[in-house]
Amino acid sequence: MLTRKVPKIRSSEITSESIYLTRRKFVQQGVIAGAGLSFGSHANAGLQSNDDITPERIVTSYNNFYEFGTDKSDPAKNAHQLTTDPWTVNVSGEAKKTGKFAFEDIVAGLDRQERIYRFRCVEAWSMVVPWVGISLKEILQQFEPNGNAKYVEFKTLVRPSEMPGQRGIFSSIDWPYVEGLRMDEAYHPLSIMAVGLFGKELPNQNGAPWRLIVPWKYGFKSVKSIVSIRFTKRQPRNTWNLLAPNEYGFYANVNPAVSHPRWSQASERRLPSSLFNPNRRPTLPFNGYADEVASLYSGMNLAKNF
Ligand SMILES: Nc1nc2c(c(=O)[nH]1)N[C@H]1C(S)=C(S)[C@@H](COP(=O)(O)O)O[C@H]1N2
Ligand SMILES: [Mo]
Repeated sequence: MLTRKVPKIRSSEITSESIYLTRRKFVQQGVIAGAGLSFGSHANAGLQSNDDITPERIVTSYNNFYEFGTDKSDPAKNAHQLTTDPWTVNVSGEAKKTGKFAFEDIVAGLDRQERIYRFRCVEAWSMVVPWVGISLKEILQQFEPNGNAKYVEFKTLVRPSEMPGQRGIFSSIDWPYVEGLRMDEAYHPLSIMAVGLFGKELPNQNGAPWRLIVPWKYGFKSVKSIVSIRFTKRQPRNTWNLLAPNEYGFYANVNPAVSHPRWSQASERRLPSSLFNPNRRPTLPFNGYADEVASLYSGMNLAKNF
């Protein structure tokens, strides 16, 4: 339940013991309870018999999180530097309840579910990940968005002191990393905020303490370590579209028929993948979730709205 706004907390006001206890309690109530199988009807939506869960060691060591470096191995190496507790989220824009909220207060009392989803990067690798997630709709409705809220925008933390990829010459992006969804996409039952994976708290390299997961879209939509939620009238900008508008759109629905200039999207490499066992397979429209989500885009030209 969303009960209180928090003033800016200085970390010196909190003893390390209380931080530890808060987070431990969160894990016990949340993720462990989630392991008690409160599966919703969408928990394993669209999974196929050849969708083996990707080994945890790959999910947590082969990452894209440019705030910690551009190599796949950089986030696992560097993300331990990030302090994720306390974590404050700023909510603004077209909603009744706006202001600063403690992450724990936003997610307290909301149902956590294990959701096993395919996850597809625009670079054409893919995984199958058992997320621990919370319905994005339930999270957003707490703020009572008004009739002008047509889109929702999410931003990642900016803290160069703990995020080496945001510093100096290594900084290639105009931080913060920003992404957005149409409200009907955000309210779709498949859309979640992930707070864990493999029944455990979310590792920093995967976007602790919470990150978006929209399984029918390319991975770059799934913004990590979110500190800002803004409800808007107009379509928000998104980081990869700002960097290369001809290559990355706003919608970013997985689509084998629309190629990226450097990566054909016709097929993908399912991890683990090796020279002798490349594990290539055809890309599925909407990443295999067409039955659930195609109706969101009826009448739209998806080659133009890529
Ligand atoms: N803040 C932030 N979020 C991000 C990214 C990033 O660089 N910074 N990379 C995106 C991309 S391109 C992908 S494929 C996924 C990767 O998620 P994973 O490392 O948990 O597999 O995170 C997305 N979210
Ligand atoms: Mo990606």
